[in-house]
Amino acid sequence: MDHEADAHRTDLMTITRFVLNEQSKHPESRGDFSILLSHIVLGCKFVCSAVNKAGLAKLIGLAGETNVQGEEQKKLDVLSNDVFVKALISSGRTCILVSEEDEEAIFVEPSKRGKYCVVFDPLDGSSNIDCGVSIGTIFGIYMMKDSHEPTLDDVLQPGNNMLAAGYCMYGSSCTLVLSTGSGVNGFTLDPSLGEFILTHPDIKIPKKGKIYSVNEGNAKNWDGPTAKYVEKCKFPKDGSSPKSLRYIGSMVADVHRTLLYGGIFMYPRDKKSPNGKLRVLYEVFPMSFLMEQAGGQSFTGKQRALDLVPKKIHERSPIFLGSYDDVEEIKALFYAAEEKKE
Ligand code: AFP
Repeated sequence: MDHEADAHRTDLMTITRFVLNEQSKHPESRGDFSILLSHIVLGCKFVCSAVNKAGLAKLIGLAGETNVQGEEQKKLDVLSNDVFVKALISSGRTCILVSEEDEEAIFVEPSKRGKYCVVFDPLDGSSNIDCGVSIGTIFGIYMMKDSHEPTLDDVLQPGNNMLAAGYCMYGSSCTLVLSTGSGVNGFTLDPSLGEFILTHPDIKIPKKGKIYSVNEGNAKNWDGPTAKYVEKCKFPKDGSSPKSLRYIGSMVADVHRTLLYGGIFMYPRDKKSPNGKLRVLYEVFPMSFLMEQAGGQSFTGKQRALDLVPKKIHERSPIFLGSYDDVEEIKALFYAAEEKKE
C-alpha cells in the first residue's frame, strides 16, 4: 500500500487553510484580509451553484435591464452582482466596491466599513451563458490610500498597487485562481466537500506558447502592429510552425487556458473601439497581475498594463497578455511602429 500517496490524498490544502498559512507569515496581520477572501470565496461558491442550476431553474434569460455598457443584463448577472455586493459588505472589511454591473461605485456605510476596496466583474462572459460555455468572476483588491474618508481616488490606483487579484471560472470544473502577490495558485471546488482544494500550486506560465487568442472578426479594423503580429502567428518566416488560434470570447476561460498552456491573449484597440473593449479596473488589472505573478507579461500597446492610472472606474484599455516571449514580440512591433511615427 502506498501510504505516502494516501497521506497526500487525505491531507487536503483547502483555500481557507492556504490563506491562513499565508497570514501566519505576517505576524502583524489581524486576519482582515483572510476574512475578506473568505467572503469572496463564498460568493464564488454561490455563483457556481447558480450557474450549474441555471438551465434547470430557468434562471437563464433576460432580466429586462441594461448595464452601464448598454448590454442586456441576464438574470444570472443580476443575481451574481447581488451576491457579491452583499457578501463583500457583510465581511465588514470593505469601504468601496466597483462592479461592472453598477454605474457608480458603492461606498459602504460607515458602520460596516473596513480598509479594503474591491473591484470586480461578478459574471464575465455573460453572452456565453445560454450555450453553457465557461464564464467567470474576476476580482482585484486594493487597500485604501490612507485611513481618511473613502473617495474614488482609492480605487483609481494603478494595478501595480493591487494587493491581490483572482478569478473563478465556472466551467467543466469550478476553479479559483488567486494571487496575493507572491505567485499564483489554483484551487478546484470539490462539490462533495463544498471546499476549494489546492490543485494547481505555484502556476508558472510557459515562457513561450503555441496559441494566439483574439477575435479575428475585428481584423479589418486593427492597427498595423496587431495585424502584423497575427500575420506572423499564421505565416512565420523563421521556419517555426504556425501558432494555433483559440478564442472562446469569455475572458476568464481564454486567460485560464493562456495561463496553463502558454501563448498570448489579445483584445486590441481597433478603428471602432479606440480603447479596446475590456475594462481596466476589473478585467485588465486583475488578469495582468496574475500574468506577471506567473512569470508572463501584460502590455497595453503603449506601456506595462499595471502602470496604467485609470481616470474613470469603467475605463477600457487594449490588452496583450500571456507568455513572456510572445508579449515581448508584440511589444517590439508596437515600439517599432512608434519610432517610425517620430
Ligand atoms: P460579455 O460579458 O458581453 O459576454 O463579454 C465578455 C467580454 O467582456 C470578455 O469576457 C471577452 O474576452 C470579450 O468580452 C469578448 O468580446 P468579443 O465578443 O468582442 O470578442
